[in-house]
Amino acid sequence: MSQKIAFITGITGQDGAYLAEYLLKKGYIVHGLKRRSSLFNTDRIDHLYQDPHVENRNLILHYGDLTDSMNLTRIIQEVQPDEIYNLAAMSHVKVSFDTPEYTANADGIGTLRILEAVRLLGLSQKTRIYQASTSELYGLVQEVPQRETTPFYPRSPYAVAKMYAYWITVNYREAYGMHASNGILFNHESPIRGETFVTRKITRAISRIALGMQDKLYLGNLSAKRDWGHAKDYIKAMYLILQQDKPDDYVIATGITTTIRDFVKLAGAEIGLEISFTGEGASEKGFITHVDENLFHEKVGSDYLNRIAEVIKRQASIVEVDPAYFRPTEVDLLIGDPTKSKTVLGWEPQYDLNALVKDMMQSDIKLMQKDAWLKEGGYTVMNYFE
Ligand code: NDP
Ligand code: GDR
Repeated sequence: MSQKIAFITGITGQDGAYLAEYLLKKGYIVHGLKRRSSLFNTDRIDHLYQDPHVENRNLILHYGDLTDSMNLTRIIQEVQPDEIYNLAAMSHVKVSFDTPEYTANADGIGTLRILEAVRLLGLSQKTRIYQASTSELYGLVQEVPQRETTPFYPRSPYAVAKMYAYWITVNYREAYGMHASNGILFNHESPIRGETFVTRKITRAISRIALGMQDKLYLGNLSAKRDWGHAKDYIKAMYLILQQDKPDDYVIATGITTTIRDFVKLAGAEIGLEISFTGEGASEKGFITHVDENLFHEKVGSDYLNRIAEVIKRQASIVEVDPAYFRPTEVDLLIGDPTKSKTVLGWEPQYDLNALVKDMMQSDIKLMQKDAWLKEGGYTVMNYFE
């Protein structure tokens, strides 16, 4: 049997990187779309890179952009993919309030460009399309838990753009009989999650605080609740969706929801730090109230214990609220019902929230130890807390 060909937009992002690795292991030839950037932007897939001078490569990258339909059409024509995973997007909800027009263009019309390219190239019956839809579509709570039939009420330019993408995917499926499906994925995280999403911001900051490289973590709304899973589990659902005989739309979630505040506590607990919160709203603060010295020694090392003891003694807050991170309209509660994906796709996640936090903290402690070491050697390390 000939090798299957996949085209992944957003291959340099969190999900694209895990999906590319997964499909390569399955024997696919993987083509990916990457944006031109003044710096290398392929960190997440560098371990998969193949020298372009070597014959029979199975990972091939193409320059392009979701806002450029000629570029997308040419690549799809050249590649003739069996499967397209449209993962590219301006994916930051807060930033979408700053760049609403661009977000609509890339996240909304970008999806149309892919669908229309497939149609115009006569690939409607060959190429299966996965659209990266999102729990942000549910926005203002209409039903709990949220399932495939729950009405949408988007609350950001990002979510509104993704709502267009969702429906245009459904429309092309119905109008042209295309195998086009939406995965409505709830938040999923990992050690390679973008640093400005809240989970990674927390695991990086708690690691830096433990190593004496940072004093405080500033966050926005601590009471928002999210249904968090591991990206490694969620990319498997994307693959399963495209292996079904019939195209359809699926919620991918864990069914458990947690506040941002509790995620901070879990991240601390992972390395032996008890973090407690007092106060309300913008005045709420988080403190280290206890350290489990054995656990801290095992996970971080004893060198930094004195400093933690001193932070506890001084009763210095390590978490504070900065209203600059509040969103003009917030999504307060997300909790998904994955019944359909479990019964129809046979999808079963391997990671629960504790395993996710453990994976992220282990990785960030290691990374920050490397940074601490570089800093001691006089090198500049990333020091950016957006
Ligand atoms: P990331 O932000 O990590 O990755 C986004 C990818 O899209 C990057 O490769 C980025 O390139 C690329 N990209 C951005 N804009 C463009 C553009 N105009 N043209 C081409 N490529 C572009 O996102 P995730 O991996 O976390 O998410 C993947 C998809 O799933 C996104 O569409 C996101 O909206 C959606 N989603 C994510 C969820 C999550 O919890 N992670 C949940 C539900 C949906 P570059 O590296 O150059 O920036
Ligand atoms: P989200 O993820 O908006 O759900 O979108 P994010 O991690 O950015 O926010 C989750 C919740 O945390 C609150 N929050 C903060 N968020 C950030 N980024 N930074 C902070 O300092 C902070 N403090 C509190 C937010 O207000 C929010 O309630 C992600 C993206 O991956 C989307 O692309 C995807 O579609 C959805 O998940 C499902």
